[in-house]
Amino acid sequence: MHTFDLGELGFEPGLAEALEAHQIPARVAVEHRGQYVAYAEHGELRVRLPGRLRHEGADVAVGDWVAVADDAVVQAVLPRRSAIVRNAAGFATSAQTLAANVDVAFVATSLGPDLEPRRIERYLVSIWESGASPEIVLTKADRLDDPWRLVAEVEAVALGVPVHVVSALTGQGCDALRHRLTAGTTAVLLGSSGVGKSTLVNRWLGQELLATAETRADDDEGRHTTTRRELILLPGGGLVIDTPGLRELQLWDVGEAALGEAFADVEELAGDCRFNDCSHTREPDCAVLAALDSGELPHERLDSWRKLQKELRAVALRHDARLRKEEARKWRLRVREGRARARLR
Ligand SMILES: Nc1nc2c(ncn2[C@@H]2O[C@H](COP(=O)(O)OP(=O)(O)OP(=O)(O)O)[C@@H](O)[C@H]2O)c(=O)[nH]1
Ligand SMILES: [Mg+2]
Ligand SMILES: [Zn+2]
Repeated sequence: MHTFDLGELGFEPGLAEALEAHQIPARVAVEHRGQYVAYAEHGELRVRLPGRLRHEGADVAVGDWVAVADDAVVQAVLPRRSAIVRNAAGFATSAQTLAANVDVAFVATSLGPDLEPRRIERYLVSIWESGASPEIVLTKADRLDDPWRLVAEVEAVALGVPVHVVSALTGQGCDALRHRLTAGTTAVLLGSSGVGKSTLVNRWLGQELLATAETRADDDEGRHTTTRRELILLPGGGLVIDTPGLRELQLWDVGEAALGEAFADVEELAGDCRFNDCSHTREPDCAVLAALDSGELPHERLDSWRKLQKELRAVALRHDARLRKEEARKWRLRVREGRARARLR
């Protein structure tokens, strides 16, 4: 059986303190319909999440380090250094962790119809909140004679974030990006279906390990080929998590600070307004309005900032309401148990 080196899997020695005597660490590598495969020093394990942990709401994601006992039962999820979380698609208030313990999050978007600055902003806000560093990967560079106008458009919304231009077909930019991932460093590829995430990983692997499929001819949309998240060890070191294409990335409990990172230009302008609580709508000496007038700040950028800010507040409110409901439920349970005990006495 294939064995693993914990350091190459991204294990940090500090994590060992969270383990009890009979437990070994394993990194969750595949998650598919509630089943997990994890990598441990002595090999691959099919680990089970016991009902107790599920009941406590344990959220295990690919990239997580778990404490496992002899019987391959997960006993605990070890502390995460980062987690990319979204509001689960289709549910109003349920968090879904897309990847855990990630160093670099690559936002993959193809140079073509998929390129949508507003969507990139949304990804960046989530990633700034996650603890991982965002980087942008513009794929399929071979399809355009001159990708640089589009690259500039992306750079304008991804302030201070590295933007890579690659083609998995010609190999352009692929090695340079690969070398970002030194031994023990974990990256995740996030993006819409069909942008070429799995193709890029295959190129790095030098083999067709992951399934890929052509996009639809009429609109370049992908066919949701990848259906599971998977942590892959690259030859020569480094790890990458391939993920299924995302239809939407709804924000989950993002703090104002992450929004501020993603919109540093707007926040900096806002700092120059005469009033601290300026709403940037009609106040005198509003630096934001002045920048709009001069064309320094595009309208769409300000609209996007406002929209995400509103969304964040709405998520926070819904989340609070859910927590209150849960507290109330627990309290009712305790009261009931108390009564039952009193009757027994
Ligand atoms: N021209 C060109 N085509 C590419 C490139 N990279 C990927 N493709 C093609 O784009 C299509 C989709 O690639 P995938 O790797 O399956 O895309 P994905 O992002 O993994 O999609 P999902 O798994 O559905 O999320 C395939 O037909 C690839 O051959 C590239 O650099 N240039
Ligand atoms: Mg794929
Ligand atoms: Zn203002």
